[in-house]
Amino acid sequence: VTATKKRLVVEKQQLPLIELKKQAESLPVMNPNQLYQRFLSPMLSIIAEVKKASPSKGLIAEDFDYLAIAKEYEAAGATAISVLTEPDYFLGNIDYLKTIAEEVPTPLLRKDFTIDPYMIYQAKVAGARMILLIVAILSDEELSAYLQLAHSLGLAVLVEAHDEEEINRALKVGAQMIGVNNRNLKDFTVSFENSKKLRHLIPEDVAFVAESGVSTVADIQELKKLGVNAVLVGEALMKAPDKKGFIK
Ligand code: IGP
Repeated sequence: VTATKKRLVVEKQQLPLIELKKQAESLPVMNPNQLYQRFLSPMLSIIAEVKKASPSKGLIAEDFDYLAIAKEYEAAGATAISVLTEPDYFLGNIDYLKTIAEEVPTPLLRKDFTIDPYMIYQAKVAGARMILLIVAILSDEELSAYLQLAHSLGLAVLVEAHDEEEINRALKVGAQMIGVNNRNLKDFTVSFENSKKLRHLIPEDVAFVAESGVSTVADIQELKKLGVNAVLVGEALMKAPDKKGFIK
């Protein structure tokens, strides 16, 4: 969050909020409900992630052809594509998202530590259809305001929660899509126990996304059995030679 705050100071100097806002508000607004509904369909959805590196795994992709990877995800039938735009820990870039949006019609999720409205307008201008809000780093007021801002711009929101209390906070502000991270962010261990334990807390009209730690097709089947609506897969898909075999 500290790194993100620093980054924002520079970005706001380069393009002031009023200018960015003007750009964002001149774009057509799509109804985020269509996207939410797609995730609630009986079919398991896959959110495929474009990710160059991570704090837990280091460099994931040596030659990182993000556009080619996004096109493969699209061809393989991903419901959405998550693009890491966080530069300091994940070596991401908002320009990756912009480039992919110009060429790939699949809805894009801007994956970043959203801590300021500026980042939501940026996501919209870059061509994202979804943003991520992480409950653990936001107050109730911020969570609610950012969710509403995203919806007013036609962006859907994936709200990430780690435990029962965070899920309740997400539901209270009106989250329609909640992600539970299978990776413990304190020690990076992976377990589907959290998805299993928390699944029942999410009502039927809210999409449940199991995030992280999927390494095999069998893992996807296991999560499907738990009744999740979607699975968010990064590293394993980045490394899979046969992305179609993984997603279908
Ligand atoms: C993907 P994995 O283990 O499949 O590569 O994980 C995704 O869930 C992970 O990148 C992620 C993430 C986040 C990254 C989940 N929540 C929040 C940055 C910020």
